[in-house]
Amino acid sequence: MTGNEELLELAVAIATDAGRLAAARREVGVEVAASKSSLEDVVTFADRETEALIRSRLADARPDDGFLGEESGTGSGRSGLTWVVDPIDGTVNYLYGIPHYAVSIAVVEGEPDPATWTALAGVVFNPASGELFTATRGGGAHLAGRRLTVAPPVDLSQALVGTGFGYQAAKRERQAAVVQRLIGRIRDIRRFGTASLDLCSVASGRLNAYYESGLAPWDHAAGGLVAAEAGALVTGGDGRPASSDLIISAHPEVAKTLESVLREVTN
Ligand code: LIP
Repeated sequence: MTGNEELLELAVAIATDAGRLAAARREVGVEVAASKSSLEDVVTFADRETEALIRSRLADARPDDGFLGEESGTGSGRSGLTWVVDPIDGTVNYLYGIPHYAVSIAVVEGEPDPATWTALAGVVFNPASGELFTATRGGGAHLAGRRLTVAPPVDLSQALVGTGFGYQAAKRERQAAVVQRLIGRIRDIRRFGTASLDLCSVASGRLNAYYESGLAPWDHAAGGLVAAEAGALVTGGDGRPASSDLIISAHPEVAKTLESVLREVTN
């Protein structure tokens, strides 16, 4: 087993237990603990409890590694590796009982910054569907033992495109204006509500493309590796890495076309 496969094995074991905890809390009812950047941007007690489980398991297993989590922030390490964690990606889906949310755990080399990090292993686990997407750098992306490959290229007019909206009303209005100008140039839009699973949908051919602006590193760390290892381009546009400004993911040919059309319809 390679070093990355060992890291993945640990991530899968922890993500599975964390997913079970989140699902169990979902069964008994979810309570909002607080709101963050806006009233719509909520954190539930389950988000915090799930992240606490993940963080303590990682600290026990790999005390020298760093940590970056959506709910509990950063912890520095000595090993040069950092775990980037979203305990419940798709929190609003989770709050409403929509069975489309995921535990997302990735381990990266270098600073926990998408502009410079090298993702080594990642897992995206949807406890409601039981689907567990995994990837290691150079080792491919898998779902239930099946190797994933991105959908073959299509003309943009035939592309099913996923996207998302932010937690600030003004931002959502700008994003909606982009969708209004884009929707006549593609097959249709899908707003599933969970960035990590959107990227896994590109990896598994369920979407031809995905783009979003305003994501945090933990929203795309693991899903981005799954998509890339399935053959998708994961980019921030203009050859830059994915960032909070923009992430686009699709077969390289489709990604290039979508990138130029987005540049046209975004002002
Ligand atoms: C969510 C993302 C989603 C985006 C939401 C939010 P969270 O992450 O998965 O794609 O549209 O605005 O960022 O807050 O559920 O971890």
